[in-house]
Amino acid sequence: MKKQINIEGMNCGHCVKHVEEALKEISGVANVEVSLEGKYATVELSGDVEDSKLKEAVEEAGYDVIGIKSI
Ligand SMILES: [Cu+2]
Repeated sequence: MKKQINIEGMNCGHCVKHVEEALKEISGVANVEVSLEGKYATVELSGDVEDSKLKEAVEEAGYDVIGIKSI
C-alpha cells in the first residue's frame, strides 16, 4: 500500500532528508520518497500504519501535514 502525504514547509534538501528520516523511523514504513517541488512524501507501507502516526512524525520534524491519501 502506498500513501501520499502533502506537506507544507519544506524548502531545501535538508528538509527533505529530515522528513525522510522521520518517516523511515516508523515501523511499517518500508520506503519513503520525498518531492520538494511537489511538496509531498510518498510512503510505501509493509503493514498497517495509522495516518495519525504519519502526520505526527512529520509534524514532530517541524513541518505541516495538509493531507494524506492512498495512491
Ligand atoms: Cu530546509
